[in-house]
Amino acid sequence: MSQNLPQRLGLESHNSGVCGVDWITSPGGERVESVNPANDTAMASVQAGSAADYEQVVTAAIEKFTEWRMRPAPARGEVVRQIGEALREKKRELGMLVTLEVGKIKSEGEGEVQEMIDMCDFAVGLSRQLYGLTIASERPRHRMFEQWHPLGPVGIITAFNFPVAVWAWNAMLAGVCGNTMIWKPSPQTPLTAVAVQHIVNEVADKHDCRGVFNLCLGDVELGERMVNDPRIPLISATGSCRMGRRVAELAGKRLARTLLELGGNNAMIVSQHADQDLALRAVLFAAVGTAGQRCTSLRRLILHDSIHDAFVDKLSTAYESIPIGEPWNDGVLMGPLVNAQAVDMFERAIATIGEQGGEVVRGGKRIDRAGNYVEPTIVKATPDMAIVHEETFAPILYCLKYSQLEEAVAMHNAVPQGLSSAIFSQDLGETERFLSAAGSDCGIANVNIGTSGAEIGGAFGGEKQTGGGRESGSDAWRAYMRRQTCTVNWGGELPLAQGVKFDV
Ligand code: UN1
Repeated sequence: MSQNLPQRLGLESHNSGVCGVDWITSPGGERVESVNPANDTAMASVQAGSAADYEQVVTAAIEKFTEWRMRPAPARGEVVRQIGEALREKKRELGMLVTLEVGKIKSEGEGEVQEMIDMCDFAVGLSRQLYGLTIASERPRHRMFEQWHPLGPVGIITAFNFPVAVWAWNAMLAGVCGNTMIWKPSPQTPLTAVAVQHIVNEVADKHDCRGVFNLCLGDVELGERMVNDPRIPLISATGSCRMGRRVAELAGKRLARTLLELGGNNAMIVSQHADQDLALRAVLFAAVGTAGQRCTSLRRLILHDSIHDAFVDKLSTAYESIPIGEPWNDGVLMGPLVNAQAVDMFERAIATIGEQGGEVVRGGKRIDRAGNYVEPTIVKATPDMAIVHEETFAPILYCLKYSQLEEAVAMHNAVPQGLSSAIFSQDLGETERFLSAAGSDCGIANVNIGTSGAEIGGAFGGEKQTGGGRESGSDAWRAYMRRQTCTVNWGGELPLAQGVKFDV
């Protein structure tokens, strides 16, 4: 790390990873090393929380909730606005920290901080727009309406690949909605979480809102403790389907709410009517960007058989010219995978592809250099291969062939996940077919745009095993509030609904 980066972000060589009203100076959990995946060097360490530390943080969140929920929502929005300002000031440094801890290229690291800032701006506006409906009552001199109230302390579990943006999706909405929260970041990215907490604390100090945004780094056991905790009405979790299933199971046992954003196995259909140059560029960003480690990354490319071979050839040539290297260097477009296990997973997937009859057209190997680098990989596959139906969090792209659009859509939808999807075509009939009820079954469906890189203004999330949750834009805020239907009788009679008579 450059010399003034840790200082600008309030980081030490060893940090606490637990903060309620104050930082807990020596938390009792494990010491977690933050390792740069581009060269496997340890940058700093962060101490995780124990059960007792978690208890302190939850207590802070519960106590603060009673005050925070009664602050006018626009006043809560003002706090979020200032968090956005503070993030603007530290955008470069925090972006660089994301690059150093996750291995994203510089532009994507900064893009992630921009996503946080956008989310702050959105939430500020929302803080004056938490609208309820007015409903026509069937009874005379009655008024019926809906209002939305804060829920309580929200548990936020985030993944390594968007270590700060996904926190902001949740935290900014939860905050303006009047909730306090406890963030359990990925143990893979503890340092970015600590840096964000410092930024938030500075703003919190000016507005008497310590205890609203809390942090508790911890292991799986600590995560389960939070999911099982009856004092936490909502658990928002981002990660693998496996993790989500566990969260849903535990939270379901206590009938708590969950907001799940899980795996994706995203596909793009490129028809014979597509602008192929545009499609090619979109494939490159969606499949190779972030080294294939977005939940929106492109994993399946469904090509019309008349263009299949030529398109795969062009793609293969383009893959060869992708600058791979240290993600902080200008011009680099692909950095490392996040750690050695991710490289193992990649290699295991390549072996399975071979066993199942897939043909690696390009890539397929780990790169022989320090750090966790692999080659971006193109595979000629068939839809019956089991591995094509799984999400491998690595830059592996399966190319599949179709002849009729119906067949392409069926192939597209034939996976358990349902996050993001895309079609490239200039034919209106085709694109509308893809967007119709009989088209893509995903939460996100794009036309002439790749599968990744969604704006925050839309609701983000997916169907089927992706978990059904929606985060960030549109009306995703409703997940963080409880709805109350209110009926007020302002007359002197007591008429009953449905015409029921009950005269004593
Ligand atoms: C994720 O990978 O978990 O749409 C989130 C995108 C980003 C968010 C990805 N805005 O690719």
